[in-house]
Amino acid sequence: MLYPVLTDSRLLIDLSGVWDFKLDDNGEGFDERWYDGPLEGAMTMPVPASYNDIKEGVDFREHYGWVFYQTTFRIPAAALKGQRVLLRCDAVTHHAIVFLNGQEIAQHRGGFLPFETEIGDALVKGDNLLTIAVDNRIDYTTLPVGGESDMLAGVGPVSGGKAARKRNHPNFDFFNYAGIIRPVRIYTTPKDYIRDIALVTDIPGVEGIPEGQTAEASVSYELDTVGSGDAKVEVYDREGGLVASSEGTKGTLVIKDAHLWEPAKPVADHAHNKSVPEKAYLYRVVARFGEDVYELPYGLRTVKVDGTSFLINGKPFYFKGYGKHEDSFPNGRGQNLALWVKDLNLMRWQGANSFRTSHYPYSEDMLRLCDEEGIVVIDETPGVGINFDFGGGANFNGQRCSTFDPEHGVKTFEHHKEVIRDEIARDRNHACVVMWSIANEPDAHSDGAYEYFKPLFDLARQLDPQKRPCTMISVQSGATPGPDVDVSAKLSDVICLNRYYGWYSQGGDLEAAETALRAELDRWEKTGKPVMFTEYGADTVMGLHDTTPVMFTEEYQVEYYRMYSRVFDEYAFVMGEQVWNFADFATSQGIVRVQGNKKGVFTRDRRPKLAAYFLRERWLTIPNFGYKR
Ligand code: BDP
Repeated sequence: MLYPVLTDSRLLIDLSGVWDFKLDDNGEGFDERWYDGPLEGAMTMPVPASYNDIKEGVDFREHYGWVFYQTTFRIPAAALKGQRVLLRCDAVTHHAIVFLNGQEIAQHRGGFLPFETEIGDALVKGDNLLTIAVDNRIDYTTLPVGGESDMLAGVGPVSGGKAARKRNHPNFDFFNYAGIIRPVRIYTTPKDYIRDIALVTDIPGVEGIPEGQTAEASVSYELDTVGSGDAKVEVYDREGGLVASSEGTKGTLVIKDAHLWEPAKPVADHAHNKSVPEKAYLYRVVARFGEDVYELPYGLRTVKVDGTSFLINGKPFYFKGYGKHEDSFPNGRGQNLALWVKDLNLMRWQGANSFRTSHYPYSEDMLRLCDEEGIVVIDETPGVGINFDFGGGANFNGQRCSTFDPEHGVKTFEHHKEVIRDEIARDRNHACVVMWSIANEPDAHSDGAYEYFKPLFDLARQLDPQKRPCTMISVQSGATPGPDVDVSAKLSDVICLNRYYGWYSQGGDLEAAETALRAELDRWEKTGKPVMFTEYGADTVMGLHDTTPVMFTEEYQVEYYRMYSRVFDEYAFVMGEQVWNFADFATSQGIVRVQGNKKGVFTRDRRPKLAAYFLRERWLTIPNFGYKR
């Protein structure tokens, strides 16, 4: 699905702003047809944002079920003449039903991917009344997965006694923020239009081209068009010069002396503001079809796994960076451009070059920003919580039950296919996206895991025109986690490990943790696959210090990362480190969460803990390419 842009043929109207809002505590909004007229007793609510932290009190934060958002807009009729008019929601968490002037025009399941619908016929002269009903309930059919009881015992809400209110039971460790979290926009296209574009770059002999040098690149393209018209695709460089063009809906564009898209280089001297970090090189691809024009920024790069190396532009890349969240106060998971630009700057200050969109597809605006900044992204689906073993595994009426049990297990398979399809359709042209993560920490050693995941990997591999590597993020489970029990060994192109030796196991004993970590790496070595760490971390409350590094102090976090770093450096097949987490973030309440998860290297308001400096010192000396050879 194309990101909506303003072009010579397309209008774009952003409906962001302050909308009307009402909680539907008793589930009467639909029976009483709240969408037929102005919401009675409405309050104000910003769009985009999660609603949970905007108003005070538990009714908001812990709301369960439906809420209604409403706004009105007028549209200049002349601008719409002969045009298709679409309403596009970038993300509504988790389920949406959309009404325009009292008429239902769309429904969507899943909180992190866009949907759109034509609205031309439903528009009226004067005020148009737009109502979006939003449901935040999660269960065995949704991604992320919600449980029927406290599946995350000890991490999730405190168990025992009778709950005072109906509530969600996230089977994942981030707050279940909800609402219209990304922009809602109206855009137009001509009647004959470009529905989609797929671009694939090839750079012959790229492995021999040193960083920073130009090369001949070819881009094969395919336009998906509707209606009739002549098709043409052009490529412009940064200065606006035309460097390649081709006619037809399918073809190849050859760019001589092409500038490649390259990961951001560390910026060492911030102190004197000497080096304003340069942007990565992006071309402007302009597609024309009849009267329609669509434009997108596009970076030229290749990606491939070769032996135990992850090659970007033919050279072995070392991932340095983070698992993150879209999480801030008071936006919740809502769009926060200033913070995202800040986050990438903090990463560049530290010499980080990458992150994973843990645990759901991030905003398209973030991916466009990463394209510009040269930050490498592992793009994750919302496939999180597919793991009934969490919290001791008692989740089905207090009984143990296998995650993939046909009767009582998760019912997410079809929806999982849907999110893979939609995410790849949305993100496939981004240079920053170098790998797909099919799921985070699923129960990969359980019966049925291979049967569940094999078709999903096949689907992703088939759908991605750029054939990026695919992975699933492996959870530390059982006494001897490793390739013999974990289906990632068979399915993933890169083994991605989330490991907590020294925290959830061997807590406070980094010596024992190191022994266990090394033992596990020795087991993975025999797979011959590249291995990277996508999570490792220790909760750290800023301001807690001790001369002996004990758990929760800033010193312990530093020693924890020092130990892991030492080990990684000794294993040639470890080709990346993404620590958990970039910043402290909100979670459900529970006895192991101190106003949220404190594994951030930065606090929630982006103040550095000691470990931020430790990692900066380390990462500024690790090059993007060729670290392990
Ligand atoms: C991992 C999860 C992540 C959690 C983290 C933790 O992937 O979402 O936040 O552990 O416990 O299991 O901090």
